[in-house]
Amino acid sequence: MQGVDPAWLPDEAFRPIGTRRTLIRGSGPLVDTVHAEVAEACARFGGRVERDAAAGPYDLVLELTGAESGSGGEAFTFERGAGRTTVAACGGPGLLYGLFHVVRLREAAFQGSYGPEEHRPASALRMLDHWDNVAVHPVMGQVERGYAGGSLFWTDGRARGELLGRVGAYGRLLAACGINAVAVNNVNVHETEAHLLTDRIGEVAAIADALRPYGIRVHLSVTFAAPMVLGGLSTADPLDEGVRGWWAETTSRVYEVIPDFGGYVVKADSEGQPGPFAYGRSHADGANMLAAALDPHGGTVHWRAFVYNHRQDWRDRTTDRARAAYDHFVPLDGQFFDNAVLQVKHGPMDFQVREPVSPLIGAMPRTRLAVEVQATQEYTGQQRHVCWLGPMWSEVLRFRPEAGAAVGELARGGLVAVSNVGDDPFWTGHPLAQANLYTFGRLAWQPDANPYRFLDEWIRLTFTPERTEEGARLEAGVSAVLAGSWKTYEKYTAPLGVGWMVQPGHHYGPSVDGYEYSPWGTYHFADRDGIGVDRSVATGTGYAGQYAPAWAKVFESPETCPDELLLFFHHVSYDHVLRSGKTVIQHIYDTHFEGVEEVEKAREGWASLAGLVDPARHARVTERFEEQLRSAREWRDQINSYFLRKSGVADAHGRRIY
Ligand code: GCV
Repeated sequence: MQGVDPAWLPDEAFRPIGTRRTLIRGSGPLVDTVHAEVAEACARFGGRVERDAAAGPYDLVLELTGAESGSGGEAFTFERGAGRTTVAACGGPGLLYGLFHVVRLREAAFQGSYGPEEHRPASALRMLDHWDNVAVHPVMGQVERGYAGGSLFWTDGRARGELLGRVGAYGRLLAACGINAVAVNNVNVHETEAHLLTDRIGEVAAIADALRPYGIRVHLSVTFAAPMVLGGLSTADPLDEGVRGWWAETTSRVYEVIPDFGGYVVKADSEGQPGPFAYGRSHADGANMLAAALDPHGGTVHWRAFVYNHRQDWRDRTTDRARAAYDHFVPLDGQFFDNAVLQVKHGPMDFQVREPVSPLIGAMPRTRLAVEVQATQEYTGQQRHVCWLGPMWSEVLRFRPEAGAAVGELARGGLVAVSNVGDDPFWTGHPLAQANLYTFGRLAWQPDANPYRFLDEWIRLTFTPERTEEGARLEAGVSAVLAGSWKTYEKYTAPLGVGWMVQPGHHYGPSVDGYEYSPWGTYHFADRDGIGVDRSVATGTGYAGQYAPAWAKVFESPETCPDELLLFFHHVSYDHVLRSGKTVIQHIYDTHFEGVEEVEKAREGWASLAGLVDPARHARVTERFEEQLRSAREWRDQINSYFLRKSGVADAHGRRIY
């Protein structure tokens, strides 16, 4: 698409396929997509593709086989022998994922011998939630927490109409990293957006049409108050027969226009959104009402667990926002219908740069959970800073709440990321933020994989470096900029898991006390002696006790708590000695100086790649690095000065603090 970055699907990535002879066997819409992809590559590079031909020498065979695999047709086998590469799948999606597997392998797909290897996604649902508004919101704009321009789906108060071609291109990118579902509007459902469910469902259907060729199903965020707002009823009580009937009928009409509609996403009783509490009903009552309406059509409700009191009194140290999701939902375990998925943020607070894994995950064995991460960089530099989140997500997904399954396996209801995409020509504002989207998709397919492998894949696909010294320099250079960027960001922002020292509202840039005396439940409690939140059972809020015994024990004591989470779990003095051997205050100073130095180094590294990277992309990242460095220095100076002034403890190395 003209003027739009091809991201991880540049033409060049298809050269190995496009120069060869391919046979495609089978029929169906996604097989047509596979055929179109290969045909286009052949037209460009001179190869040949045939459909359902009997024999002949082929380098690549992509075939639909009859056998059902029980994975929604998404699995495929990959094999190479006797000079031929074969992808076999029992469903169109599997064939498409197999094709993209071949694209990822590049020339290697046609060399040596492989397999047969079985590839199947760990989770059946790999979704992006767009916090997109149809009408520009006076405070949150077109995309809430969006840092990549306007919405891909909505503009001027409507679905994009003829511009939906870009949505098709988006679907293609998503399929190429394994994502199969998209929620098209903000979980904060405002008045205009509420109507997408009823009189404006045609616009959602148009988006679904654009994404369907790539196997992507559409979901819709709905307001719990819809029966009142849209249906004219006097109540939205989930146990009221009239309300239940309204949802059943409305949902049937949705499926008339979108037969493969995925289901609803609901934020209820959270940050001002309506919910079942108003009627004295539980969240299981609310979710199950929608699940019942969706069930006859095979749909699912994703019910968010992000429920907490955002009108807290900061003077009251007994209320702990971190406890909220567990306290609300664990008593409901076993009460949710099978097609009601509880969607849990990966940490107990809200996508900070460092949080422990939510104790809810693992504590509800009789409930299908989906785990939600945030690709949009609300608290991690807003796509002005490089911050590759692969290692953070991987830590979460590999965390074992108890002996047994890891989070990636416990997320039986799927893996979800809040999208970082907009109508920006580079899709994600910061071109390197594409790596987050790509890595999320790949991790959602294989949560126990090494995320650095996906980073390498993304770099090779996106930059298509040649097998030369310069190509190797390009690959290594981009990797050096991204690989450690999350830890760098952590260093110059929030130390030791404390979080929230951001500017209130928009959340960009430092403000140590910005949220300290606010109703949001987001405090660090720094005084002249120490800092941190006591969440121990013995003397604090008891949050540490929400974990299974082994972890509860680790988190309970400052002696055993991992350094990076110390201030999340404990209030300690500035001279408390970390497991690293440093005092807390010296750690704060050191990491903030180091963080800025690492940004300086990354910026230079990027500058040295000029000439190897497409000029427009290079320029955009260069411009972002200027801002990242300015901002990192501001973080360093504000945080260090604040804690020097609070503690009165000098930096052991005598560096400049204000
Ligand atoms: C969509 C945070 C964000 C909100 C967001 C909310 C949520 O509080 O700041 O913008 O609302 O999370 O996940 O619902």
